[in-house]
Amino acid sequence: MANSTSTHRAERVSRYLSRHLRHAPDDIGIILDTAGWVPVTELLDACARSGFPITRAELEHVVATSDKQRFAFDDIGQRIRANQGHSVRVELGLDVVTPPDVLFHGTIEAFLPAIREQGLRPMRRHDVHLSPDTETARRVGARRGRSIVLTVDAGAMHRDGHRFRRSANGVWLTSHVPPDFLHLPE
Ligand code: HQG
Repeated sequence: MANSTSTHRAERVSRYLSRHLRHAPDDIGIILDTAGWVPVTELLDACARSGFPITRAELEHVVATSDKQRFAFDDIGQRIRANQGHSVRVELGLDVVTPPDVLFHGTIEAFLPAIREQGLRPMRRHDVHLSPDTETARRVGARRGRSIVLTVDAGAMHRDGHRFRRSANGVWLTSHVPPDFLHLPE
């Protein structure tokens, strides 16, 4: 399944799933439970009804190969959810954990004045997303233009009482990064 047609198809499936498992379940008539899960059979039926049929095999392929492990099945493979990135209200049940001393955030120049004033805000997601390494942060920023990587004093934030969680795919989540904990270019 590694030719470019199947890669293209897998990306389309991944984008479709991201949209409906994170942001717009209503559009295809599925209901996520409080932790973001939906039964796989309900999801596949809903996709077919909505004119975007996905086979169970395709779903398994996308979950297994998604470059960022965006989705997960539950232990018995009956339900599926997005690992992070929701705008709909879900409680993922992630433990509060101690972050590393520094984390990184990739953004672009145009957002710097607002970030300098307000710090990092979740915007339309639940949490601010932080990366454990500069290369990942650079890629996140590069989705929008020339990437600028900010360093976050996560250790100092933690000592100050800010809470951090880590998603199943290694993204660090926190509700707000005040400007004092950010290193911005001059
Ligand atoms: C910016 C993708 C103005 C922030 C990625 C970012 C990631 C502010 C944008 C994941 C601001 C929000 C998340 C402020 C932050 N004023 N702009 N005060 N605070 N911003 O997409 O971090 O492909 O919600 O810098 O790879 O870019 O979806 O967050 O540019 O892991 O799986 O507001 O999404 O993963 O954008 O990306 P986003 P993000 P997936």
